[in-house]
Amino acid sequence: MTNKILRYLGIFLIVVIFPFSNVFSQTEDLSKLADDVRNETKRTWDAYKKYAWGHDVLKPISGSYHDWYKESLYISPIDAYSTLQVMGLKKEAREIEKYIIRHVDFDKDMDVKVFEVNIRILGGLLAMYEWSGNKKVLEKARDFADRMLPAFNTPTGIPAYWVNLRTGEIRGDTVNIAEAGTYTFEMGMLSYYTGDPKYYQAGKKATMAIFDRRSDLGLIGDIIDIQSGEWVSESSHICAGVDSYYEYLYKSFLMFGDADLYKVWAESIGPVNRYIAEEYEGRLWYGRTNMYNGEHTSALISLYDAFFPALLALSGDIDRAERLQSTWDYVWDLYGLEPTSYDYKKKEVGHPVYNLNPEIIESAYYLYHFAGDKKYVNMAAKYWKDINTYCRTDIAFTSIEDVTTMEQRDYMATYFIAETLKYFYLVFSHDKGGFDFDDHIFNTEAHPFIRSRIDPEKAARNLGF
Ligand code: DMJ
Repeated sequence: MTNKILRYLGIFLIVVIFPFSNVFSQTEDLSKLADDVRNETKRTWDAYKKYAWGHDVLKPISGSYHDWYKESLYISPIDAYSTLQVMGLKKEAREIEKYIIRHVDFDKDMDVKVFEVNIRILGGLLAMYEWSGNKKVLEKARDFADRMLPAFNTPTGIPAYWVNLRTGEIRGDTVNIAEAGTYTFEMGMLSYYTGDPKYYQAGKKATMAIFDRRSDLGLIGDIIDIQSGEWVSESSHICAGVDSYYEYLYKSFLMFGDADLYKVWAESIGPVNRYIAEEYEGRLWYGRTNMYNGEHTSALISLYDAFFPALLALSGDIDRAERLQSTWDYVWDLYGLEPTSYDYKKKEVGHPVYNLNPEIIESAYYLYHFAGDKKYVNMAAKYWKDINTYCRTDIAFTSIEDVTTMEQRDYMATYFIAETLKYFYLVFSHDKGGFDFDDHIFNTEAHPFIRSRIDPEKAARNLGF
């Protein structure tokens, strides 16, 4: 009898207590975790400088670099700047600022992806201006945005996929909805700073062009023709390819107070929750639905979708946010990192790569702030531990080719410093204060902007609404 009890006690300790003990002991000292993240960020930044300085991306196994296009656009340093500032790595941040002013020229005969450079380069430069107040940085941001703007000269106002930074020529007749409608925030900040509404107006026109093409159910598709405005795909979801369209409806409204954007958000989020969300095996999921008949068509989700608990929490829907974060935490635990895509009905990995993405950590941070429950900082501690176990290299951190084998690939995306490390630092240092969550809005690349600096009347005037 005694043996039996001892055996059960042993099983209980192994199954229930031990897996958490590490995490609990870590969270007892959050500031140690924050220091650890800061030290790892410094190590990663130093590695970028040593092996890839002046280039877009660090390759953290071979100790080399990669450029997105035929010439570098300095994406890693521009993207990293605001994280270095948030962590108090001032010297490193100033070095980037000086380099950008002295050496960076965007007059390049090169086609660039409008969406990607908007959130990383324009967003990063605007954040650099927020921190530094350096007018030369603002001029760089303005110059860059002026080179992007020809992309919006289409019959629908929806930007083309590619724009040439020198000639303004555009290419690509279809875009997904994230690529079509993730501009109001950066363009709004630029209009606010410069007093020229043309930037915000271009971003807003693209957003409204999408909303105006919603179905009778209030849903949108996920790919659109920029010339005709016809839907190329009727698949409605909040997954990769649409995600930040919804994010910017709400965040840009919060930042600037444009009631038109609030109306779009308010009329969109209801249909999303009604037709896209579903309970499956006791969990909340957001899969894919046909925009016209509201029928669920697929249960394939992507790890990018883990941004949605953060957005739900920010918009006040804590209940759904918590349930969805618990779903994502479950997906994380299936492998110890998330696969890029996963089918929750087939219970199958779609695409097995993990590219050091931030979204689940971002949502843990928001929920720790809004719900105040320690379990969210514990989740973040677990994610940090897993990323250190599988992704840390002698040089920095790297992506994973396949989360079922944990085989590494030689690539560190620019958002790893911009977003992933920043959200880890912010969640672990949350209780210490120092960064006022409620006074900041992050763009979709985690560049933070101060809300209280925005004067509502000036916003309406400068953005033209
Ligand atoms: C980032 O570049 C941005 O957050 C974007 O909106 C989608 N996700 C990637 C990182 O996963």
